[in-house]
Amino acid sequence: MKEHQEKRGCVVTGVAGFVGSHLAERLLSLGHEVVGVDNFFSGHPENMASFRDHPAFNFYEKSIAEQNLLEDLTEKHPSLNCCFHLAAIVSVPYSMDHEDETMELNFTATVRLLQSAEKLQFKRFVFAGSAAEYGNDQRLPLQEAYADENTAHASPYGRAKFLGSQKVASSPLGVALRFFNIYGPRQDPRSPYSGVISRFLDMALAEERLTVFGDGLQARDFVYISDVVDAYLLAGGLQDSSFEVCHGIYNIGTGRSTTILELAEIIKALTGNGNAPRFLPERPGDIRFSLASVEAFSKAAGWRAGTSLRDGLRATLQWYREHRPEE
Ligand code: UD2
Repeated sequence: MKEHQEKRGCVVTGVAGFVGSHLAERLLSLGHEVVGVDNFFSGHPENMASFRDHPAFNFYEKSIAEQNLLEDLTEKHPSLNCCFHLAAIVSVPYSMDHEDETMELNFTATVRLLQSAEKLQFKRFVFAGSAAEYGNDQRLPLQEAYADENTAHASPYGRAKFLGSQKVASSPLGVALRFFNIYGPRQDPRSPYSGVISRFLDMALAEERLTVFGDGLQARDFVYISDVVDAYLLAGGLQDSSFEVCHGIYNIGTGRSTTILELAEIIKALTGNGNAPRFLPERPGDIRFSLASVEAFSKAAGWRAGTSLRDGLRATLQWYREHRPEE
Protein backbone atom coordinates (compact mmCIF):
# COMPACT_ATOMS: atom_id res chain seq x y z
CA MET A 1 0.00 0.00 0.00
CA LYS A 2 1.28 3.46 -0.85
CA GLU A 3 2.15 5.57 2.16
CA HIS A 4 -0.58 8.14 1.54
CA GLN A 5 -3.27 5.46 1.37
CA GLU A 6 -2.60 4.25 4.89
CA LYS A 7 -5.00 5.62 7.45
CA ARG A 8 -3.03 7.43 10.09
CA GLY A 9 -3.62 8.39 13.63
CA CYS A 10 -2.66 12.04 13.79
CA VAL A 11 -2.07 14.30 16.76
CA VAL A 12 -2.84 17.96 16.05
CA THR A 13 -1.59 20.33 18.74
CA GLY A 14 -3.29 23.73 18.60
CA VAL A 15 -6.39 22.06 17.15
CA ALA A 16 -8.72 24.87 18.32
CA GLY A 17 -6.70 27.49 16.46
CA PHE A 18 -7.42 28.92 13.04
CA VAL A 19 -4.99 26.66 11.15
CA GLY A 20 -5.21 23.60 13.43
CA SER A 21 -8.98 23.41 13.10
CA HIS A 22 -8.84 23.47 9.30
CA LEU A 23 -6.16 20.77 9.31
CA ALA A 24 -8.16 18.51 11.67
CA GLU A 25 -11.30 18.97 9.59
CA ARG A 26 -9.49 17.86 6.41
CA LEU A 27 -7.73 14.91 8.11
CA LEU A 28 -11.06 13.64 9.40
CA SER A 29 -12.69 14.03 5.99
CA LEU A 30 -9.92 11.83 4.55
CA GLY A 31 -10.64 9.09 7.08
CA HIS A 32 -7.76 9.59 9.54
CA GLU A 33 -8.17 9.41 13.29
CA VAL A 34 -7.40 12.76 14.92
CA VAL A 35 -6.41 13.43 18.51
CA GLY A 36 -6.58 17.16 19.12
CA VAL A 37 -4.83 19.06 21.90
CA ASP A 38 -5.41 22.69 22.90
CA ASN A 39 -5.41 24.71 26.11
CA PHE A 40 -7.49 27.57 24.66
CA PHE A 41 -4.75 30.12 25.33
CA SER A 42 -5.44 31.59 21.90
CA GLY A 43 -7.67 28.94 20.30
CA HIS A 44 -11.46 28.92 20.58
CA PRO A 45 -13.79 25.93 21.18
CA GLU A 46 -16.10 27.27 18.40
CA ASN A 47 -13.37 26.60 15.84
CA MET A 48 -13.91 22.87 16.41
CA ALA A 49 -17.71 23.05 16.01
CA SER A 50 -17.81 21.32 12.60
CA PHE A 51 -15.93 18.21 13.80
CA ARG A 52 -16.20 18.18 17.60
CA ASP A 53 -18.62 15.22 17.49
CA HIS A 54 -16.93 13.32 14.66
CA PRO A 55 -16.50 9.68 15.77
CA ALA A 56 -12.81 9.66 14.76
CA PHE A 57 -12.01 12.83 16.76
CA ASN A 58 -10.87 12.94 20.36
CA PHE A 59 -10.07 16.15 22.17
CA TYR A 60 -7.83 16.80 25.18
CA GLU A 61 -7.70 20.18 26.89
CA LYS A 62 -4.00 20.15 27.72
CA SER A 63 -0.91 22.28 27.42
CA ILE A 64 2.02 21.18 25.27
CA ALA A 65 4.19 22.00 28.30
CA GLU A 66 2.91 18.81 29.95
CA GLN A 67 5.53 16.08 30.40
CA ASN A 68 4.89 12.77 28.60
CA LEU A 69 2.06 14.26 26.58
CA LEU A 70 2.60 12.15 23.44
CA GLU A 71 3.31 9.03 25.48
CA ASP A 72 0.02 9.40 27.36
CA LEU A 73 -1.99 10.10 24.20
CA THR A 74 -0.42 7.15 22.36
CA GLU A 75 -1.23 4.83 25.21
CA LYS A 76 -4.90 5.80 24.87
CA HIS A 77 -4.83 5.89 21.05
CA PRO A 78 -2.34 3.30 19.77
CA SER A 79 -2.95 4.19 16.09
CA LEU A 80 -1.11 7.50 16.52
CA ASN A 81 1.98 7.76 14.34
CA CYS A 82 2.03 11.30 12.98
CA CYS A 83 2.28 14.60 14.87
CA PHE A 84 1.29 17.97 13.46
CA HIS A 85 2.64 20.41 16.01
CA LEU A 86 0.98 23.82 15.69
CA ALA A 87 0.38 24.88 19.29
CA ALA A 88 2.48 27.91 20.23
CA ILE A 89 2.43 31.41 21.53
CA VAL A 90 1.35 33.03 18.27
CA SER A 91 1.57 36.72 19.08
CA VAL A 92 4.85 38.42 18.27
CA PRO A 93 4.18 41.39 20.62
CA TYR A 94 3.24 39.02 23.48
CA SER A 95 6.52 37.19 22.96
CA MET A 96 8.42 40.47 23.45
CA ASP A 97 7.13 40.75 27.01
CA HIS A 98 7.27 37.01 27.76
CA GLU A 99 10.60 35.79 26.47
CA ASP A 100 11.09 32.83 28.83
CA GLU A 101 7.54 31.58 28.38
CA THR A 102 7.91 31.85 24.58
CA MET A 103 11.17 29.88 24.62
CA GLU A 104 9.66 27.23 26.87
CA LEU A 105 6.51 26.73 24.79
CA ASN A 106 7.67 27.44 21.24
CA PHE A 107 11.06 25.77 21.50
CA THR A 108 11.62 23.54 24.56
CA ALA A 109 8.19 21.90 24.38
CA THR A 110 8.73 21.31 20.65
CA VAL A 111 11.99 19.47 21.33
CA ARG A 112 10.28 17.37 23.99
CA LEU A 113 7.43 16.40 21.64
CA LEU A 114 9.87 15.59 18.84
CA GLN A 115 11.92 13.35 21.12
CA SER A 116 8.76 11.58 22.26
CA ALA A 117 7.69 11.08 18.63
CA GLU A 118 11.09 9.54 17.85
CA LYS A 119 10.91 7.26 20.89
CA LEU A 120 7.37 6.19 19.98
CA GLN A 121 8.52 5.49 16.41
CA PHE A 122 6.13 7.94 14.80
CA LYS A 123 6.44 8.25 11.02
CA ARG A 124 6.25 12.03 10.81
CA PHE A 125 6.60 15.15 12.89
CA VAL A 126 5.50 18.34 11.12
CA PHE A 127 6.29 21.65 12.79
CA ALA A 128 4.72 25.06 12.15
CA GLY A 129 7.57 27.45 11.45
CA SER A 130 7.23 31.10 10.50
CA ALA A 131 8.46 33.80 8.15
CA ALA A 132 9.59 35.51 11.38
CA GLU A 133 12.57 33.12 11.29
CA TYR A 134 14.09 35.41 8.63
CA GLY A 135 14.10 38.46 10.90
CA ASN A 136 14.12 41.58 8.73
CA ASP A 137 16.18 40.01 5.93
CA GLN A 138 15.36 41.94 2.75
CA ARG A 139 17.03 39.62 0.21
CA LEU A 140 13.82 38.78 -1.62
CA PRO A 141 12.40 36.30 -2.31
CA LEU A 142 13.48 34.70 0.95
CA GLN A 143 15.16 31.34 0.49
CA GLU A 144 15.15 28.76 3.27
CA ALA A 145 18.92 28.92 3.77
CA TYR A 146 18.86 32.66 4.49
CA ALA A 147 17.73 32.06 8.06
CA ASP A 148 20.79 30.92 9.98
CA GLU A 149 22.71 31.44 13.22
CA ASN A 150 23.61 34.99 12.10
CA THR A 151 20.02 36.09 11.55
CA ALA A 152 19.02 38.94 13.86
CA HIS A 153 15.55 37.88 14.98
CA ALA A 154 13.22 40.75 15.75
CA SER A 155 11.40 38.89 18.54
CA PRO A 156 11.66 35.88 20.89
CA TYR A 157 8.86 34.44 18.72
CA GLY A 158 11.08 34.51 15.61
CA ARG A 159 14.10 33.16 17.48
CA ALA A 160 12.18 30.28 19.10
CA LYS A 161 10.56 29.31 15.78
CA PHE A 162 13.98 29.37 14.10
CA LEU A 163 15.50 27.09 16.75
CA GLY A 164 12.45 24.83 16.59
CA SER A 165 12.67 24.46 12.81
CA GLN A 166 16.39 23.67 12.96
CA LYS A 167 15.84 20.99 15.57
CA VAL A 168 12.89 19.42 13.74
CA ALA A 169 14.76 19.42 10.42
CA SER A 170 17.63 17.53 12.05
CA SER A 171 15.34 14.59 12.85
CA PRO A 172 14.63 11.84 10.28
CA LEU A 173 10.91 12.31 11.00
CA GLY A 174 10.95 16.04 10.77
CA VAL A 175 9.50 18.61 8.39
CA ALA A 176 9.28 22.30 9.30
CA LEU A 177 6.91 24.40 7.22
CA ARG A 178 7.73 28.10 7.31
CA PHE A 179 4.46 29.90 6.87
CA PHE A 180 4.11 33.37 5.42
CA ASN A 181 0.88 35.33 6.00
CA ILE A 182 -1.95 32.80 6.22
CA TYR A 183 -5.57 33.96 5.85
CA GLY A 184 -9.00 32.44 5.47
CA PRO A 185 -12.26 31.60 7.22
CA ARG A 186 -12.21 31.41 11.04
CA GLN A 187 -9.23 33.72 11.51
CA ASP A 188 -10.08 35.84 14.53
CA PRO A 189 -10.44 39.48 13.40
CA ARG A 190 -10.93 41.11 16.78
CA SER A 191 -7.61 40.90 18.59
CA PRO A 192 -5.15 43.78 18.23
CA TYR A 193 -2.68 41.31 16.68
CA SER A 194 -5.10 39.78 14.19
CA GLY A 195 -3.95 39.35 10.62
CA VAL A 196 -4.51 42.32 8.35
CA ILE A 197 -6.93 40.46 6.03
CA SER A 198 -9.27 39.43 8.84
CA ARG A 199 -9.16 42.98 10.22
CA PHE A 200 -9.78 44.63 6.85
CA LEU A 201 -12.72 42.34 6.02
CA ASP A 202 -14.22 42.92 9.46
CA MET A 203 -13.84 46.70 9.16
CA ALA A 204 -15.16 46.74 5.58
CA LEU A 205 -18.28 44.80 6.59
CA ALA A 206 -18.83 47.25 9.45
CA GLU A 207 -18.56 50.02 6.83
CA GLU A 208 -15.60 51.49 8.67
CA ARG A 209 -12.47 52.98 7.12
CA LEU A 210 -9.65 50.45 6.78
CA THR A 211 -6.71 51.31 9.02
CA VAL A 212 -3.37 51.35 7.20
CA PHE A 213 -0.27 51.47 9.39
CA GLY A 214 2.48 53.60 7.81
CA ASP A 215 2.41 54.39 4.08
CA GLY A 216 0.77 51.09 3.11
CA LEU A 217 3.58 50.26 0.67
CA GLN A 218 4.86 47.46 2.89
CA ALA A 219 4.14 44.12 1.26
CA ARG A 220 3.34 40.56 2.28
CA ASP A 221 2.96 37.12 0.75
CA PHE A 222 -0.61 36.05 1.58
CA VAL A 223 -1.34 32.34 1.41
CA TYR A 224 -4.83 30.82 1.62
CA ILE A 225 -5.67 28.32 4.33
CA SER A 226 -6.70 25.43 2.05
CA ASP A 227 -3.34 25.63 0.25
CA VAL A 228 -1.66 25.51 3.67
CA VAL A 229 -3.64 22.39 4.58
CA ASP A 230 -2.56 20.79 1.26
CA ALA A 231 1.05 21.51 2.22
CA TYR A 232 0.51 19.88 5.62
CA LEU A 233 -0.89 16.72 4.02
CA LEU A 234 2.10 16.44 1.69
CA ALA A 235 4.53 17.05 4.55
CA GLY A 236 2.76 14.37 6.58
CA GLY A 237 2.93 11.90 3.65
CA LEU A 238 -0.87 11.78 3.53
CA GLN A 239 -1.55 12.95 0.00
CA ASP A 240 -0.97 11.26 -3.30
CA SER A 241 2.39 12.37 -4.56
CA SER A 242 4.95 10.87 -6.87
CA PHE A 243 7.62 12.62 -4.82
CA GLU A 244 9.96 11.10 -2.30
CA VAL A 245 9.24 11.58 1.38
CA CYS A 246 10.29 15.14 2.19
CA HIS A 247 12.40 16.24 5.14
CA GLY A 248 13.80 19.57 6.14
CA ILE A 249 12.57 23.15 6.09
CA TYR A 250 10.25 24.58 3.44
CA ASN A 251 8.67 27.97 2.83
CA ILE A 252 4.90 27.98 2.46
CA GLY A 253 3.80 31.09 0.60
CA THR A 254 2.64 32.00 -2.88
CA GLY A 255 5.77 33.72 -4.18
CA ARG A 256 3.57 36.74 -4.94
CA SER A 257 3.83 40.08 -3.21
CA THR A 258 0.89 42.36 -2.35
CA THR A 259 1.17 45.77 -0.73
CA ILE A 260 -1.22 46.68 2.07
CA LEU A 261 -2.68 49.46 -0.09
CA GLU A 262 -3.33 47.02 -2.95
CA LEU A 263 -4.98 44.69 -0.47
CA ALA A 264 -7.14 47.54 0.85
CA GLU A 265 -8.26 48.39 -2.70
CA ILE A 266 -9.19 44.78 -3.53
CA ILE A 267 -11.16 44.43 -0.29
CA LYS A 268 -12.93 47.73 -0.83
CA ALA A 269 -13.93 46.60 -4.33
CA LEU A 270 -15.12 43.17 -3.13
CA THR A 271 -17.17 44.58 -0.27
CA GLY A 272 -18.36 47.79 -1.90
CA ASN A 273 -16.75 49.84 0.87
CA GLY A 274 -16.20 53.28 -0.64
CA ASN A 275 -14.38 54.87 2.32
CA ALA A 276 -10.80 56.09 1.92
CA PRO A 277 -8.34 54.22 4.19
CA ARG A 278 -7.33 55.85 7.47
CA PHE A 279 -3.55 56.20 7.71
CA LEU A 280 -2.11 55.57 11.18
CA PRO A 281 1.52 55.62 12.39
CA GLU A 282 3.73 52.74 11.31
CA ARG A 283 3.60 49.77 13.69
CA PRO A 284 6.82 49.52 15.72
CA GLY A 285 8.97 46.60 14.61
CA ASP A 286 6.98 46.11 11.40
CA ILE A 287 8.83 44.31 8.62
CA ARG A 288 8.85 46.19 5.31
CA PHE A 289 8.71 43.41 2.73
CA SER A 290 8.16 39.70 3.13
CA LEU A 291 8.08 37.34 0.15
CA ALA A 292 8.68 33.59 -0.04
CA SER A 293 10.77 31.70 -2.51
CA VAL A 294 8.54 28.69 -3.11
CA GLU A 295 10.84 26.57 -5.26
CA ALA A 296 12.02 24.20 -2.54
CA PHE A 297 8.64 22.72 -1.57
CA SER A 298 7.60 22.66 -5.21
CA LYS A 299 10.66 20.53 -6.01
CA ALA A 300 10.33 18.34 -2.91
CA ALA A 301 6.59 17.72 -2.94
CA GLY A 302 5.12 19.21 -6.12
CA TRP A 303 3.22 21.80 -4.07
CA ARG A 304 2.19 25.26 -5.27
CA ALA A 305 -0.37 27.56 -3.70
CA GLY A 306 -3.20 27.28 -6.21
CA THR A 307 -5.66 29.83 -4.80
CA SER A 308 -5.48 33.37 -6.17
CA LEU A 309 -5.73 36.23 -3.68
CA ARG A 310 -9.06 37.31 -5.15
CA ASP A 311 -10.58 33.82 -4.89
CA GLY A 312 -9.25 33.37 -1.36
CA LEU A 313 -10.57 36.76 -0.32
CA ARG A 314 -13.99 36.02 -1.86
CA ALA A 315 -14.28 32.76 0.08
CA THR A 316 -13.10 34.41 3.30
CA LEU A 317 -15.50 37.31 2.84
CA GLN A 318 -18.37 34.91 2.31
CA TRP A 319 -17.52 33.20 5.58
CA TYR A 320 -17.26 36.47 7.53
CA ARG A 321 -20.63 37.55 6.09
CA GLU A 322 -22.18 34.38 7.49
CA HIS A 323 -20.32 34.19 10.79
CA ARG A 324 -19.29 37.67 11.76
CA PRO A 325 -19.92 38.21 15.49
CA GLU A 326 -22.16 41.13 16.44
CA GLU A 327 -20.46 44.18 17.97
C1 UD2 B 1 3.01 38.00 10.45
C2 UD2 B 1 2.37 37.02 11.40
C3 UD2 B 1 3.13 36.96 12.70
C4 UD2 B 1 4.61 36.69 12.45
C5 UD2 B 1 5.13 37.76 11.50
C6 UD2 B 1 6.58 37.48 11.13
C7 UD2 B 1 -0.01 37.02 10.93
C8 UD2 B 1 -1.36 37.44 11.40
N1 UD2 B 1 1.02 37.43 11.69
O1 UD2 B 1 2.90 39.31 10.96
O2 UD2 B 1 2.60 35.92 13.52
O3 UD2 B 1 4.77 35.40 11.91
O4 UD2 B 1 4.38 37.73 10.27
O5 UD2 B 1 7.08 38.45 10.31
O6 UD2 B 1 0.14 36.29 9.96
N2 UD2 B 1 -1.58 46.30 8.92
C9 UD2 B 1 -2.25 47.46 8.61
N3 UD2 B 1 -3.48 47.65 9.19
C10 UD2 B 1 -4.06 46.76 10.06
C11 UD2 B 1 -3.34 45.58 10.39
C12 UD2 B 1 -2.11 45.39 9.80
O7 UD2 B 1 -1.77 48.30 7.84
O8 UD2 B 1 -5.18 47.02 10.52
C13 UD2 B 1 -0.28 46.06 8.30
C14 UD2 B 1 0.82 45.81 9.30
O9 UD2 B 1 1.38 47.01 9.73
C15 UD2 B 1 1.79 44.96 8.49
C16 UD2 B 1 0.88 44.20 7.50
O10 UD2 B 1 -0.38 44.86 7.54
O11 UD2 B 1 2.68 45.77 7.76
C17 UD2 B 1 0.67 42.75 7.88
O12 UD2 B 1 0.33 42.70 9.25
P1 UD2 B 1 -0.14 41.35 9.97
O13 UD2 B 1 -0.32 41.67 11.40
O14 UD2 B 1 -1.27 40.74 9.24
O15 UD2 B 1 1.07 40.36 9.73
P2 UD2 B 1 2.67 40.50 9.97
O16 UD2 B 1 3.29 40.26 8.63
O17 UD2 B 1 3.04 41.73 10.66
